[in-house]
Amino acid sequence: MAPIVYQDLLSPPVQAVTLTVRAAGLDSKVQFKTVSLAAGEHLKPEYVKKFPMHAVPALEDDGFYLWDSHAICAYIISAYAKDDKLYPKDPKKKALVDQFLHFSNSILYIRLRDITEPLWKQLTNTIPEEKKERVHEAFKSLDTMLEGKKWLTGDSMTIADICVVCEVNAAEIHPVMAPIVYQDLLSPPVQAVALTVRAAGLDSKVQFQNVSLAAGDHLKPEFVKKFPMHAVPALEDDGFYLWDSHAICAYIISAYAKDDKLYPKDPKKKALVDQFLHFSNSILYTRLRDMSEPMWKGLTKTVPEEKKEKVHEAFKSLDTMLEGKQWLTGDSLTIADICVVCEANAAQNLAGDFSKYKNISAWFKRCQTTIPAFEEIAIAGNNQYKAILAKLMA
Ligand SMILES: N[C@@H](CCC(=O)N[C@@H](CS)C(=O)NCC(=O)O)C(=O)O
Repeated sequence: MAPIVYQDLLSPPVQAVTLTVRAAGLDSKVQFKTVSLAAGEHLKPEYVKKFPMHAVPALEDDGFYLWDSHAICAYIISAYAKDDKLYPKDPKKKALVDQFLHFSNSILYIRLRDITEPLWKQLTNTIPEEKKERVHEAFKSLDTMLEGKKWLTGDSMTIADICVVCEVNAAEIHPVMAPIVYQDLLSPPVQAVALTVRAAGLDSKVQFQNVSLAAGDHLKPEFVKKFPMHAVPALEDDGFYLWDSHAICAYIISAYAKDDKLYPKDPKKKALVDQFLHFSNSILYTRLRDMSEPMWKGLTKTVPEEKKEKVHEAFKSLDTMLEGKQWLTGDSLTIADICVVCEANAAQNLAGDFSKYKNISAWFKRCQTTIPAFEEIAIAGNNQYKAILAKLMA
């Protein structure tokens, strides 16, 4: 019987055994049998009976059983390889290899498992910084050990390099950057994005970075290079850039939310939300900007009556659209409500309030009590906006 290696190639120690077999030219002498970890095959009673550690790799060689990759690599070379290059017999050389096999196992493998096991068990979906640091401490020691050397234990490759490199490769943590929202909370579209993130329970998944409009941060070349519209909110997600709040809210829900409640996938429901996102942008936002931009530019301190009237025309339409409805597009809150409520709230600052529109007033209260962090984000943000407007109008 040829020796059998039980394997699942996603496992770094399995990779080490497979590479060892190949490096020793023993492919034709060793059989590989797959034991799927994801399918739980390593937990089946017939497997656990042979290998109580219920892990891969494991080796069976004519009634002889091994269940540690480092021992398996050493055994394969000692028992089957044509020479001892990969695992020298000389006591000093062998001791150096053994030392690195222990480093691979007790340091690298254990620190990696400390990260992966809670993830496999779905106890968490994040990696604590201190666990990453422990891996980097080991990398630092390894880097020092490699100073002036081609291979870990001398001039030629051994199973020490094979085992260690598989663990290092697996432990190398490729940081997945959280999406970044550039923000200045006084901006109504920024408030909408911040409320969307909060309503979707994505606070821990999205980073916010301040871009002060008053300080002109949005006009800095590095910001304009990424976002030529030089406006907030703006989103950066691993090289992907968006610069319109409505598109950002829709993207955040589609890409990250646990369900589609806030931005439904159903074509008709989605179309209704989209319609209100356009209303928010092309009607409310532009009419608000039409009032505020000349002030920001220091061209005026007052708002012409006809501009206020245009806002009230939009309020009137909105009030009619809300007749008999709890939310803009149906029975539940969506990003349509979130975007529209932020623009409508801000438009009051310059056009006069919407208290006379009973449907808007009732819906606004509903938003206030239903949308998480509404006070903290929309009301506090709008207070900042009002303070700036007061200065501009003084
Ligand atoms: N339609 C865009 C408007 C974004 C926008 O114009 N934001 C304003 C603040 S409310 C801004 O950053 N203005 C700076 C500029 O245009 O230079 C959206 O909804 O995101």
